[in-house]
Order: sequence, then structure tokens, then C-alpha cells
Amino acid sequence: MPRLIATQSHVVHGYVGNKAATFPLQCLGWDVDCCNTVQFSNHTGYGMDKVFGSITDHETMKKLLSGLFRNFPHDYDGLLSGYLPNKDCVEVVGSHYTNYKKSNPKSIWLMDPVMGDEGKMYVNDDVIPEYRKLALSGIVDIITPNQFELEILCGEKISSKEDLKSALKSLHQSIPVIIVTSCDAKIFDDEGFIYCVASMRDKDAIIYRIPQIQSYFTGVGDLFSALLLDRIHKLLISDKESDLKFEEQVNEVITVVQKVLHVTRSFASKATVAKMGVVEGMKEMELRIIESKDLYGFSTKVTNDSSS
Ligand code: PXL
Repeated sequence: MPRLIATQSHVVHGYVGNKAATFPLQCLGWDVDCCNTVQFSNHTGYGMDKVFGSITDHETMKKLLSGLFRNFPHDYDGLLSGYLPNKDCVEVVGSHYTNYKKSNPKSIWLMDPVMGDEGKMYVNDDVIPEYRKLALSGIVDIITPNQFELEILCGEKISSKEDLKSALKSLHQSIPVIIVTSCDAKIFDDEGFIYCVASMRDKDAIIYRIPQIQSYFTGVGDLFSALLLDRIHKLLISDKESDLKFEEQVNEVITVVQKVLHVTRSFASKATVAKMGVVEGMKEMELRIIESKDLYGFSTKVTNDSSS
């Protein structure tokens, strides 16, 4: 059984961070060790005045990660890092994952450099140099930034396909796989869709055009990166010709995530529009991670009519 360590948020209620990643990965046969960077009552979309709990202090993070890697120095096939709430946390996770990767070069590190979206930072600006250092270290295997995060990592605004191409090229010097989870539709002259760009070093990038589902969902990126790590791990360990290639694996991940969103939407009342700070609407739009249990594997069969 493959094992991974997932370092990201824990919420008591709902499904973001490790709560969004763990069950799907377990369904796919992974043994998942969760290291929680925060323990919050619920995600922050409910409104900051409705979030209770605490951030794991960096001394505790250090003890957890150094203890785990001392006790289990070769146990992890995958390293997943998601929402890290501050600079100290990025530094601690970055240095421990880096050391682990150096002594276990076959393990795969997927880093989701969670910083913000659409021009707005979710975390303090001082995480930026830490993430840049990690992106340039040559240690991280896969990153899943959105366009805003990609711009931060490269230090360049992206306004055209050419800008995007050159940002990918420069980051590929140190990172083999880059998936830009959402790009500004203006770049592709075709609004009303979400664009995801998957790029492997020395290969042409693949552009996926995804229909938008009108609602506010959270934890989608966390589910995406968990499923992606599983698919890329399978791709790397498999030598069978019949297995799906990179392009198709990413396509499958996008398809599964879309189906989970449809399942989620189908359980909510039709009139519900989730709005920041409104508990009832937010609660209805919590990802239906359990109800989607049959979707995570390869033959993705949808049983709910409205999700087909
Ligand atoms: O990646 C989603 C996420 C993770 N962690 C926390 C969040 C959210 C989204 O709102 O609030 C704490």
C-alpha cells in the first residue's frame, strides 16, 4: 500500500484541506498520514468571525515532522503540501520535505503554493520568498498554482499565451510538472469557461477548457491536488503501455472533480447561492466527498442523474 504525508488544513466541520484529500486518497488505496497546519471549526469562507480554532505553531510543526521522518525515514511515497498559514510554516514544511526527498529521491512532492487568487493574497506576503525558494530548489516534482500564484512565483504578470508559455518555461528549469489550475479566460479569448493548463518539462502544454458551475465551492483545489498526486504516482511507477498517459490522467482528474461538484450541487436546494459569511449557504456547498465515493477510481460511473 503506498503511503503519503499530507500537510495542510484540518477543519472539524466540512471538507477542505486534509478533510477533502484524505477519504478520496484512502478510496484509491493510499495510507494517508495527516499533519494539520491549522485546526479550525470550518473553512474561512464562512466569514473570519465564524472561524474558531488555532494555527499549529511552528515549533509543534517542527516536532511533528522531524519526529515522523526520524521514526519513518523511508515510508512515504508521496509528500503533499497545501495550505500553510504563514512564513514559519512554509519554512518548516519546506525544509523537512526537502530533507526527506534528498534521502528518498523516488518519492513525489506535490506542492500547492496556496497564496491567493485573482489578485488577492490569503496569507501574508512574507511567504512569497519562501515559496520562490522552494520552487527554484529543484526538489519539488509537481506544483499546482492558479494563475495569480504562478505570476507571484515567476515575478511576472501573465496577460497572453506567450507570457504563460515563458512563465512555464522558466519554472520548468526547476520543476518537472506544472498544472495551472485556473487561468484567466481572457488569455484564451473565450470567456465563460475555466482554463486549466498542464505542462510537463520539454513537452507542449495541454489546455483544458472546463465549463463553469455557478456556485461558490471550497476545497476544490485540495481535492484536485490529492487526486493528481495519485495519478502521477501511478504514471511514474507503471511501465505498462496500456496505462493512461499524462494528458489523459489530468483529464480524468478534472473530470472527477467536475463530477464531485455536480454531485455537491445536486444535494443543495436549487435556490442556494453560497455567499461569503452566510453559514447556511456555505454549509450546503460543502463538497460531498463521501457521497462521491464511487467516482475516485478509474472507471468513473456517476449514479446521480443530475451529475451526468
Ligand atoms: O484550500 C481551501 C482552504 C483550506 N484551508 C482553509 C480554508 C480553505 C478555504 O476556504 O479556509 C483553512
